[in-house]
Amino acid sequence: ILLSAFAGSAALAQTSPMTPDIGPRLEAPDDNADYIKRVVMIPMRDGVKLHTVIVIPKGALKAPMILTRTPYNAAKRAQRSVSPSMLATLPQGDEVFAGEGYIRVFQDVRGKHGSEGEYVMTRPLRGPLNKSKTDNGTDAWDTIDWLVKNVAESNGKVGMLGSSYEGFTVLMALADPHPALKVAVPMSAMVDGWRGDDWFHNGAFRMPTMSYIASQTAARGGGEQLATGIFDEYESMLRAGSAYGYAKRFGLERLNFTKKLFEHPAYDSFWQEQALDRILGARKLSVPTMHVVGQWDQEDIYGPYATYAALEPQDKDNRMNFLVVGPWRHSGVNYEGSSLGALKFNGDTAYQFRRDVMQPFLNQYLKDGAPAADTPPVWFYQTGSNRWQRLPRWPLSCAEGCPSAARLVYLKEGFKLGFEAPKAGAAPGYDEYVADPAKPVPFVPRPVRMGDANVWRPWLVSDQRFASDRPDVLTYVSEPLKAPLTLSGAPQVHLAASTSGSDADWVVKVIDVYPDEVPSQPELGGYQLALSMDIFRGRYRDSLEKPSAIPANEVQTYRFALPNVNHVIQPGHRLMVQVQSSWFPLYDRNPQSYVPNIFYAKPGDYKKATQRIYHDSFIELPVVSPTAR
Ligand code: PG9
Repeated sequence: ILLSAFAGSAALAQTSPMTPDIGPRLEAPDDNADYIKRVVMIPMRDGVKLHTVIVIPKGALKAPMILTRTPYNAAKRAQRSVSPSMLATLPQGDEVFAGEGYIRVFQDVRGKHGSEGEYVMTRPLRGPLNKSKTDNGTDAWDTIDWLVKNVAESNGKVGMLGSSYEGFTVLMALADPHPALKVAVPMSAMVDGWRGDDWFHNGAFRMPTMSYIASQTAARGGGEQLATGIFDEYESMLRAGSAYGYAKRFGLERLNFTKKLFEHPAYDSFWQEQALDRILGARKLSVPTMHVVGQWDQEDIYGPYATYAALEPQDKDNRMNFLVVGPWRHSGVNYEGSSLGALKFNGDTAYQFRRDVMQPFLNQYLKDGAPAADTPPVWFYQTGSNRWQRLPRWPLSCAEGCPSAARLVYLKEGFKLGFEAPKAGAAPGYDEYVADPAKPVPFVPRPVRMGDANVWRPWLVSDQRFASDRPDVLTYVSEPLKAPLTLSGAPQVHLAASTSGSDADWVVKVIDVYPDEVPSQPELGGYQLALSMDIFRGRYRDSLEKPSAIPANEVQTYRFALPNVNHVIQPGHRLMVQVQSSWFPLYDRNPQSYVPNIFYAKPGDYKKATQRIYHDSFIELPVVSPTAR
């Protein structure tokens, strides 16, 4: 007994103090890591400091830097997993840089996460919309200036890349670029929030914007998820009435950015003056830029093409302005790209791009002594034939000035589609449907879960059969094709339509209908693959800026562009066009009676309307002639 008492007290004498078990922050020894992580606060010209994470491969010397400016938490973006390996630490899309000697930099934008200052959602450039002394252009400039002066391991050359909001910050840096910014790769960039990116499409408001605003602006860090208490968002958004009704239910109408949106339902100077394609198109492009987007980008399908097109006139000899389009969802370029929904592609197309096109392009401008990359002006994955194409330009087919001339396909009697024009002189017939805002057409089958990645990410390629049989959806279809039909460009809608109401939305879808049986992939038998579809708010038919009521029961022409497509419809497949008047709850409902601001529509404003689509309506299809070069 005595002996064991003695042994016990000796053990006690060696024990650490009882408290505290949580001491100073643990800095793990980084001896095993193949990189060094430096976290710095970089001062901007107005004294505000931005939180920046710099990941440097050990032993780096004269290494180029790649910068991403993000509202999505730089610390997290720089840490896919906790690992001593730089490859595992950086995001999946960056794997091609790890082991290639690049220094990778992530920075929180002003006012988010670790950065000081005030946050402004997609802060516009200094000017009428931003009276402060800073914007995302100056912050990028000051950051690059600091990096080249303070990161001793660097060669003084910086590239910027990023997707979506991060793509927007890349474009912002191009407005007045720092001389050390040598190359830019904006991916799925948000460019024009009204015309066709995140907030609206052609004036129809995208309801998921609400939860995005809550998650981004309710707090400096990650905001809250909305607790609706209703599983099906079709139901929760229908019950709330207008977008304002929905915002009010969750207190979102008090958030500053919601107020701005609700004050600017039309394409007024607030939207026009922050549209980055307009801004950059009016400035000199001095940094080689590769615009990247997915053909089925469900968030920013408009901006990347618009910016490429706005800058293209400056790039006659194809040295500065490049376009890459893969068969991807929004930001899909940075993940695995061998399939999207039911579609399967020729290998991991996203990795193929990152390895074979993006990396040599970045190397050329960033690595000392790197060879020139063999970058085509346009690299586009053609779906339907399943292959990458090196193209001299984009688009290949349009109404005028393209290698092929677009062809008009008419919405004909008997729900047929055909290239023959209606007989001249004869009054065109019509088809009609009743659009009831109490029973809007869903954009995916119910229950609708927009926060579910499996629903949201591939929805643009989802089978449209669920909609084609509804009595409030008109479906026109061609005979089975005898020869391949190649579409390479943006279809243009020319809808001759009337409504018994005084406002209306028009949703038009161009669809590839698969044969009844597809032996190699049976679930594609009869599949209605949406190639290109969008919505247009009828009040903007004469002016995007100044809406006007639609005269009841009078035929009006609605002209608008659908998203770009590069696809071969194979023999045996059929071409289909669907027309409907709602796409809920992705887009808010049009009350169908004219009110000054649809955000504030009252329950009594929502009215059924009879819509007529006349048979001289047509789609200008970007058909590539088989003989075109
Ligand atoms: N599409 C998202 C976004 C970009 C810009 C503004 C608002 C949202 C994104 O994925 O970042």
